Amino acid sequence: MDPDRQRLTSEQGDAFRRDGFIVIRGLASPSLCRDFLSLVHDQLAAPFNPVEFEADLGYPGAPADRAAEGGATIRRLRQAIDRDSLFTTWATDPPLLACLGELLGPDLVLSLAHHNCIMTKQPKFSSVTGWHQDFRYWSFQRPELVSVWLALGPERDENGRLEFIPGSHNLTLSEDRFDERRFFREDLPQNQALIAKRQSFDLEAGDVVLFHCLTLHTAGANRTDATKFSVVLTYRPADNPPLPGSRSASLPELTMPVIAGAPSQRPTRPNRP
Ligand SMILES: O=C(O)CCC(=O)C(=O)O
Repeated sequence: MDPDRQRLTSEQGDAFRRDGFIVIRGLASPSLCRDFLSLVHDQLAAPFNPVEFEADLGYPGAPADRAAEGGATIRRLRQAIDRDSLFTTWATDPPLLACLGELLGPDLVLSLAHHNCIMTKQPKFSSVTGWHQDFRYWSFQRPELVSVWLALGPERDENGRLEFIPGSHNLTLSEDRFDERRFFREDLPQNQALIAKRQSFDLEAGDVVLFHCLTLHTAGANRTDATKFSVVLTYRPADNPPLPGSRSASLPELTMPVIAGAPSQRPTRPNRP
């Protein structure tokens, strides 16, 4: 990031358009991350709804059901924006919005129906999330949304960090390359060739990953004895509304302040067939 302009450099913008993700180091301050961690620890110790349990998803490594050992392991504290004003402080952080404005234009809307959560990876009972595109269950006019993944602590291979397939957001991938839950099939040689291009990187508290809603990504289980916490939000340009009646339209959204200086013209990607 350019510290004087508080927005992405042109190289970072190009990298995002080419790869479908970028890492911005230290975008969130250490004090914000500390405040988040203290809040999240409190809320995990006395959780209130809505939450999502590992057992609900049945991903590899998850407890079989909520009655099984580890069945009460929480995966996501949902509706983060309603949990504390700290989340709105982060969601409207001017440097963050300036970065997003470079990718999505000056008029941004925060979806409250997708992500909007604290993602936890807890020891022993956390699961593997297979390769997928977030857009698989989302319904908007166009696949043009960007998610913001804020690490609140170290994210490593051993505690289930993210991995991405660069350029996958620009590919047209036929339905038969996905399974019935719309995970990218790892048994197909043509998919394996793509998966071989996987990229991952360690994150530290305050680092942010911006990724496109079509970028294939995965994350492993947490094999350490410390919980990993991340805050995840998703933004869209104002002219890409959710489809009426869909789950994406099921909750109100938050309109962000207009971002001065953000490009109003941005490269478009053809809609998927
Ligand atoms: O931390 C993980 O398991 C990955 C989560 C993820 O990719 C998602 O929820 O879309």
